Amino acid sequence: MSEWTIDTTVGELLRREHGREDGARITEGWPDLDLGTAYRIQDALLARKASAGQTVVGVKLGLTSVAKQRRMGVDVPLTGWLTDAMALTPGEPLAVGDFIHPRVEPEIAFVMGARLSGPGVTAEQAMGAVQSVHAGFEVIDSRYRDFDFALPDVVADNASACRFVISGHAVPPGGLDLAAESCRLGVDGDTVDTANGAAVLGHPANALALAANGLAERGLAIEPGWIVLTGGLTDAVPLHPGGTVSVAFDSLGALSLTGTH
Ligand code: 0L1
Ligand code: MG
Repeated sequence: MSEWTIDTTVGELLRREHGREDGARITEGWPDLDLGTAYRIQDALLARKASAGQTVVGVKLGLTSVAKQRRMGVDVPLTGWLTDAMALTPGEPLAVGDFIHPRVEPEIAFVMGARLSGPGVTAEQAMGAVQSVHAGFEVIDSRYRDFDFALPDVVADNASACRFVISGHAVPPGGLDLAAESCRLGVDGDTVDTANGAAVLGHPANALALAANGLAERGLAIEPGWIVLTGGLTDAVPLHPGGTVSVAFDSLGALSLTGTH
C-alpha cells in the first residue's frame, strides 16, 4: 500500500476478511497509527458492513485477562463491534474453511436490559443494566499473520471479531457470583483448560463498565437488547473441521461448537 489512510486500511482489512488471507501489521506501513485513529478505522469498518446490510447487535471486549494480554504482547483491553452476520445459533456448526485461522474462546455473555451510558459507570451500575447472563463462545480470526499485531492494529481489525454464539439458557443475574463462576473448556472431549469469571478483569461486570465508559469517549452507549461478550476466560483454541470445542459452566450451563469443512 503506497499510502495508509482510514479508507485504505478499511479496504485492506475487508479484502483480507473476504479473501480469507492474512497479512502484515498495518503499523508496519503506518508506524504512528494511534489508538484514536484505530477506533475511527474500526467504526469506518462497521459503517462499511452496515452499508452492506449488517446491523449492530452488541459489543465485545478483548484482551481482558492479564494472561492473554501477556501472550499477545498488548497490555490494555479493547472493544469491538458484534453484528447480526457474526451470530451463530446454538448447535450451528462453523465452516472453518470460510475463515483464515479461527480460534474459539469461552466467554461470559450479557444480554442488556437497560441502556448503559458512560462516563463514570461502575461495575455495580453495569450489573444493574444486565437482563440475563449466558454461556458464550467467541470465534476470533485475526486478519494479521499469526495473530501478530500491536494494539492499534487489533483495534482497527475490530478486535479480531469473527463469529459468536450464546446459549439460549438465560440466567437472571441476581444471585450469581460471576467472579467465582467457573468453566471447563474441552476439545474433542478432553478438558484442556479451566478458569473462572475473575479472569476477566476480576469480574465480568468490570469489563462491562469499561466498555460503557470506553464507548462514551466516542459518544456511544450500550443499548438495551445488545449482547456483550465480556472477554475470553481461557486462551482461545483452534477449531478444525470435524473437531468440537465445548464448555461447561457451574451455573450458566454448557455449549459446544463443531467445525466443518
Ligand atoms: O476477544 C479477544 O480477547 C481477542 C481480542 C483480540 C486479540 C486476539 O486476536 O487474540
Ligand atoms: Mg473474545
